[in-house]
Amino acid sequence: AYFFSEPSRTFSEYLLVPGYSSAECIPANVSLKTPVVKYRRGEEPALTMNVPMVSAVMQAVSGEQMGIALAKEGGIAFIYVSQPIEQQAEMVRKVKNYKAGFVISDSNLRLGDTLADVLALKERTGHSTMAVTDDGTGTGRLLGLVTSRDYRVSRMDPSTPVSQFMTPAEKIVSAPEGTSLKAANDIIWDHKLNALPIVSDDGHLVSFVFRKDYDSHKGNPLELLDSQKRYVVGAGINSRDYEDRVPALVEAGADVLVIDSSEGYSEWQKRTLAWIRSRYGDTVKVGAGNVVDGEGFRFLADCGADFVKVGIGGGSICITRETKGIGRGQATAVIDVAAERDKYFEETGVYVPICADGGIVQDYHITLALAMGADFCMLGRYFSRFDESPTSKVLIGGSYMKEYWGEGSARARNWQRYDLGGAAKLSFEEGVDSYVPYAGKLSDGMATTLAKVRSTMCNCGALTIPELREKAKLTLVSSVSIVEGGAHDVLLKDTTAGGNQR
Ligand code: MZP
Repeated sequence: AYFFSEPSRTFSEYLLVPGYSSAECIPANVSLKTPVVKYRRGEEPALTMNVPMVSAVMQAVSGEQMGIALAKEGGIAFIYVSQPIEQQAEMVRKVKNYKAGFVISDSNLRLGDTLADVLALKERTGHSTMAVTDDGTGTGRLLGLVTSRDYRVSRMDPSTPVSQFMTPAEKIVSAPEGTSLKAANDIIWDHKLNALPIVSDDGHLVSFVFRKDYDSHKGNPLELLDSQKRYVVGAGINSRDYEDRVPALVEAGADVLVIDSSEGYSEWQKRTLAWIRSRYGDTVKVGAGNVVDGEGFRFLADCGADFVKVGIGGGSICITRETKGIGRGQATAVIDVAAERDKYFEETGVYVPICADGGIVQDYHITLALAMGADFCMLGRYFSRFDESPTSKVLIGGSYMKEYWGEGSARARNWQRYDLGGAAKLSFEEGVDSYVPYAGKLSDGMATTLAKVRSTMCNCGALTIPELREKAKLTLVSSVSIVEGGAHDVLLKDTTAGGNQR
């Protein structure tokens, strides 16, 4: 047997030691842009993300709502594979057909609606400007706009009809389909608008451009509005039914696939990747995994994986280490695989991104994973807590919880994930069924998480992920200093303040 000389460690055993922060090193200047798929030295990757976070290929995490919500934030959801092919393809289609950044059909008001409806819609969508169309859908004729300036919440009866305070359509500044983002921006600023309606030739409301959409594009004037921006979405596949599943997902518009498996250093993944390459060449992007050492990485990179997922047994719902005794501390796995990824790049000129999958418990674990060499992180528990995960919100002991279960649990029965070529069944459980504390809207949660990541990067003097990797100084911490890191030797007034709020 081979014995690794060092114990394998996990994220909580490490901390970052700050480096010099210059005056430019402010969170607003941090770019979290990261490659998703492999590229050759000197070339640009075919797919990048603006934030280094993807959602797990899990029933309890990644459905179409997660796909839309996470893409809006600049990440990618991987729609779960443990469902019938057509159902999964339909979820992909729904994300691809969603009108990015725009008011969609169920986000409009009808003339008969009341102030109470306006407030409910505002609460649901977060929009301060809402359309009133003749049929209440995005394709209906635009009759007017309701902006938060139009009504005085405190002085109005909630049953007031919207017609009493909306701005009629003829007074609304709008732009035709095909308007460039640059032109839209000029109109928005000239007229001091928060939202610019885009109207088709026959007078139908097509979409909105919000000032914040424009801001988030950082003024790229080339982005066009009718070539409607489509969200990026991923989807899981397995090494059993790929000959049927891959074509369906590609046809549905999936931008990137990943082989969903608890253990990826196998002939099954080699065969799956070979089939995809023989049928599609490099046009279909597909990640593989999971592995926990350099050897596994190199195998999958040589087999043609576009990215490699790292992590066995570290997932919050995972009992693989207990049931089978396989796995490796997630920090050590990431460090080892990242070193091999860099070596592979030196040797071949091909950079194969790696994804740290599972075991992210604290927000700072993301920053640690990036500092250790991960290009992005896959999270299950984290995303399952938000409104946009497909699971039920339940009240337990006075607190709201969301359900979260593993793909290897008796509930999901995703036997293909654990398949070693035997019978088509889950022989024993490798995951649990659980609750996680409900955490509200994904966009709010991610804003906080990413603010922390950016802030830590500034403390390390880094404005980009590669710079963080280069400059990061990591230290192991003793079990005693871990205790020192939390609130200690004080009596907390509010017990929730020091608790696990993630
Ligand atoms: P976490 O973010 O909840 O800690 O971990 C999510 C990851 O756990 C998933 O991306 C997947 O790799 C892994 N997973 C999913 N189901 C199981 C299981 O049932 C599992 N054992 O380990």
